[in-house]
Amino acid sequence: MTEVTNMFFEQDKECMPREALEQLQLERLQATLSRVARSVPLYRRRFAEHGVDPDDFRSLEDLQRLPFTSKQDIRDNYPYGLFAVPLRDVVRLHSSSGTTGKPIVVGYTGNDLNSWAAMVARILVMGGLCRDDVVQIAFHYGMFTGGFGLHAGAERLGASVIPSSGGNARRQIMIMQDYRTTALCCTPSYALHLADTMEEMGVNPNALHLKRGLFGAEAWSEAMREEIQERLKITATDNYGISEVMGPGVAGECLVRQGLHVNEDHFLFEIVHPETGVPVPDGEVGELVITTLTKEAFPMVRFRTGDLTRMIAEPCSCGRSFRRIARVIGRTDDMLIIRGVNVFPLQVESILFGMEGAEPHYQIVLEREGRLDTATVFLEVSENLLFDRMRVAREAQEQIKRQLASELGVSMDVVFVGRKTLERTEGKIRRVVDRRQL
Ligand code: DLL
Repeated sequence: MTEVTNMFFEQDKECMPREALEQLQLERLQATLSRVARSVPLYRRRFAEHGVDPDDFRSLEDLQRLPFTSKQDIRDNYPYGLFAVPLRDVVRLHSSSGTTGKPIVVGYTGNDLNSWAAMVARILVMGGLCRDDVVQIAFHYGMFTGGFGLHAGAERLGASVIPSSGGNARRQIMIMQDYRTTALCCTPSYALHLADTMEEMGVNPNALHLKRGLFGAEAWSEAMREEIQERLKITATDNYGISEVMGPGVAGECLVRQGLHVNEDHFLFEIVHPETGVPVPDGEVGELVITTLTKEAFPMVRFRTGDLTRMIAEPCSCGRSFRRIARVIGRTDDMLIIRGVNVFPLQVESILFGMEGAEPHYQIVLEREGRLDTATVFLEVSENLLFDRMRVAREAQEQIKRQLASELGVSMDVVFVGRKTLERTEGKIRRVVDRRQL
């Protein structure tokens, strides 16, 4: 068993010199490519069409010669067409939480589950957890990878794991109090819902044992992090994952909290221009493309995640050599085009949460009036602000509208609503309601 220190789960790997790491990546890439060419018809066909010989891979740059794999490719091969091992070697199946079309089925061998747990354990340690922690997993257990993924990682770490799963906020808080939970894993929006429920129940977060929170599975802003930290009295870190390449455990923040370290011994990350597919320079925002290096059951070559982020090339002061990505700002399909201006909900969120009296709950509703798109932001605000309709509230609304126009170039209506008016979810939050198609 790896010795667990305060800072690293697998220091020998996480701090590998870059050269050795890149050599390892190349070897693993070569092995992955020959395996998929042998066992997955789609890859065999695509490689032949592109004149790619997997045995002739000399450098990581050669990756760019390979075709991309899309969500549609996975759907077209539903359910098992992209598996690289026979079903009898698959010991677990999950499904992605896709919102449109057929769900996506992903599979894991025993080795896949083993490395998944180790990768999640690393990310928990990066976020400051250790084996003494009592970890409450308030992600859903089920077809979603969040619950089982974090659970296995926390167990691998040797922490005491509470599989509370999603939902029933009051029960979650009772568990937190009675079991002396020290670390919470869930979506950031659910963390805030728990904070609201605590308030309702008259539970003082200072009286709990909670110290850390690892949040992910949806986009969240720095302003939201501050809100969560302040209300739950914890240190919050971000972690990123996606079912198609594994689930949680793909990348996570260390306590420096300036980007998420990628588990680079298991994944190759590229950032490409969302339209041209050409790699963009480090530091530039583009679409994240992931190639798995060790997955046995469901390997992915150049999978287009649809997520937008940028690569941070500078080394991190924590000592890890794994490179970092910046917080994921959203998916290419989350981008709103309002009267010709492109904007992400997260950019709107950063402005809203900066206002005094704003509650951290909002929803953007898109409608069509004639040929014109309109966007309205519904923002929950404190009772004081809500009932001060006459002057302060109107001024605050105007102020936000001005900021949205000057900082993002969008024109949106702003409507204040009372606390707990907007929908709450146990899993991923829905920030945008698009009524234009109806
Ligand atoms: O959400 C896996 C996960 C579970 C990650 C628990 C972290 C914690 P999917 O359901 O396949 O898997 O959804 C993947 O969620 O493409 C992103 O758009 C979004 N996402 C995941 N983590 C983050 C994050 C899991 N930290 C999709 N920040 C991805 C922003 C995130 N977006």
